[in-house]
Amino acid sequence: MVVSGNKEIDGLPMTNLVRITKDNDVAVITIDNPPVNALGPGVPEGIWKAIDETNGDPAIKAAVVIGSGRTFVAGADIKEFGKMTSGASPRRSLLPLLLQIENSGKPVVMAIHGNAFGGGLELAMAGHYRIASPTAQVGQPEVKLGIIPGAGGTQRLPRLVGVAKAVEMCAEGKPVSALEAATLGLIDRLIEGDLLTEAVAFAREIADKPARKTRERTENLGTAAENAVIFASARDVAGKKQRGMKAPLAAIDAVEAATKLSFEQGCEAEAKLFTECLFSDQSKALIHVFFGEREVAKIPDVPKETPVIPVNRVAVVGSGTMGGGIAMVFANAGIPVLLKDVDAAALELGMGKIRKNYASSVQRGRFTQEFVDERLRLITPVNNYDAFSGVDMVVEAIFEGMALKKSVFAELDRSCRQGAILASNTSTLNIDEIAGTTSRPEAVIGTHFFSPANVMRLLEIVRGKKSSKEVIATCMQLSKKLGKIGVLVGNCRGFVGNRMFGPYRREAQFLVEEGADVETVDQALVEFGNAMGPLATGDLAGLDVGWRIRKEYRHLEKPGVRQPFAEDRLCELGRYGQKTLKGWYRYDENRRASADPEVTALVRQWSADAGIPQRQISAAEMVDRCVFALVNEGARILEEGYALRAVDIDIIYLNGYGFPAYRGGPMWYADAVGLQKVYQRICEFNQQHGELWAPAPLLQRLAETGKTFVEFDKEQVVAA
Ligand code: 3H9
Repeated sequence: MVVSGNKEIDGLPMTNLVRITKDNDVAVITIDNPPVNALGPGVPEGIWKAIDETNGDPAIKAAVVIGSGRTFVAGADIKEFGKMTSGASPRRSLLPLLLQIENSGKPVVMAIHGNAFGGGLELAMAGHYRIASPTAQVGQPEVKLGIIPGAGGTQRLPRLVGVAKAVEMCAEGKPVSALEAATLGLIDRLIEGDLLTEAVAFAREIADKPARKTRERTENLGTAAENAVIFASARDVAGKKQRGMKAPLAAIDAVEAATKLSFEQGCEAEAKLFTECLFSDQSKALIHVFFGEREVAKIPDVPKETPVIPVNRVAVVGSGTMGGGIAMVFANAGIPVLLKDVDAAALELGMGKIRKNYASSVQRGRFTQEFVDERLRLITPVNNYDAFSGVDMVVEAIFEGMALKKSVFAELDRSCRQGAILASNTSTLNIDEIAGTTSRPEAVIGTHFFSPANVMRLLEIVRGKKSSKEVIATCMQLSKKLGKIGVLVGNCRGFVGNRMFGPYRREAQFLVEEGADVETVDQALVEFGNAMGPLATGDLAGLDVGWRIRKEYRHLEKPGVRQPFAEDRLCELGRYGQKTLKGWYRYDENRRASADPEVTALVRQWSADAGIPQRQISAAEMVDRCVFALVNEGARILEEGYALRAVDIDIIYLNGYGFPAYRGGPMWYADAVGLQKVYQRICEFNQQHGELWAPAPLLQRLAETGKTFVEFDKEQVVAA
């Protein structure tokens, strides 16, 4: 029976987003708003109406609320946030609904499978009981969108799970498993069998018992002294782990209000903080990131229906740092891996590193010993290609040299079955040239993992001229299975991420050559929000890596155009960075960095010899020079078609280069600053520093026509 269809409540059109059916004396209220039952327009109204019906029907004793399809409720509809003006907010429909559920004369049981996230958990907490499938997850992930729970979550959660856990869940945004939620008192019963059948039985069981309203519970709210310690420590953790983000601190304030004020006053405090966060630049940026992470999976000419190649067994060639890390990525996803290297000694070294990595994960509590033992069993070291005929995909991760790569791919062509994917982890070399050494260039693709491969989320998938759609679709899908975010990029030097990183780090060097201190440049970018400064990043990666590449490509540099020299000279002195305990910084045996006056003196001398005037440089200029260098190169890449959309570049930078998520990525940041301003600044740099700063034509066009990168992306979608 559908009783809440196609009517209007308070002028809002209703659809069949919520159904109510009866199982004898229990009402079953089913939310059916695919794909994730978000609480978009019509859903709260539908639930309201169904609860009303339940209370008005004397034959009904209790109600069950359940989600249709793959999940309970994934929260408020995030798409709606962008459309809001300061007056409107989803709170207006949600808060009264939650009170109505809590005040229901008949107990309401929330039956959770999949996820109860954000507004979904807030809805669940307004019920009198919560039961869940063991695989369900619950959480308040709003901070990841730059907001806080806004429908009483910060007030009801501490009443159920206690203050410490509520602060952690609201400020960090990490979900908890149903199992943990049950031990916390957030879930009343775990259901192994059919959720709906069991929920109806449970509803019958509790129908005549007195039901408690969550908002009236105070026993878990702690004492002022206990809470003071919890909040101080939470603020400290947020300041370190979520540096620069406003929402975590607002979430802590809101939970603190729950411990100090009545429920109603606490909700008012939450509302104020929620609204401040919702209309902040950080929230806009983080919502862009949320949709961007999903957008990058969409490739205009590789439709969703494209067949994919099952990847059940893989091989990795090269057991060095990258190869070993990549083998771990596959093993962690439960995929058996052959790890190939030249001889037993190299393999033992590689496997030793893998074992050490896993041991430290066990030590840090990330994995159990049992999990690690299982993963290690999935990695088989081999010193020849004999078993390669049985794998579905190979990832080559050997030393970065074209001749060597070509010989490996020729061998792979001989050893692997037709249909297997042949991928290269190259970060700089031409995929088409590599593919050309095989008889099947359609099977060849780049899979550029970032170091450490088992940690970093980004996977640049490099499309060769002949890479087939099946191979592309498989790699995109596989990235998700591997816990990575795959972004498709074109085959140009450095692909997208490293191509942009070049000008970014070039500017950091120029700044030092013009008189800035190494640590001041890094500090400016860290204050901007980057995980690390550009010079410290160089030391971590090894300065010699870029030096070797620059030497190889020196013949391509235009004579008379200024090039940075300091890093190359440091390398000539054997200062390769952390690995030699000397680079831009000096390092102690625990690799703790300190400023090195020797470097300052050397660079000052080299700059004087080169006649580079020395000056005071502001932190703002340091940020503009480095970040706008990213933007300018990003605009070129976009126009040349090596990135599909500006948002793809943003996602690459957030997941591979430590760019702060709350700034949305370099291209979003440029939009936020205003492309006209960015363009003007780049023109100034062009005048001051010459041709390396020639503005990208696309940036100029967008600035002159008053457009943004977001609008550029929308036009691309329409054109496709
Ligand atoms: C909130 O609740 C605030 C409250 O305090 C109330 C305040 C008053 N809205 O991720 P997937 C779309 S804030 C709209 O690929 P999965 C998503 O864009 C919210 N759309 O699937 C995608 O669309 P498309 C707090 C949403 O299985 C499709 O659904 N909640 C929403 O890998 C499939 O998504 C959250 O932050 C939404 N809430 O993962 C949870 N959620 O196919 C956000 C998803 O067109 N969601 N979509 O690209 C998630 O974490 C994941 O989507 C989830 C499923 C784990 C649920």
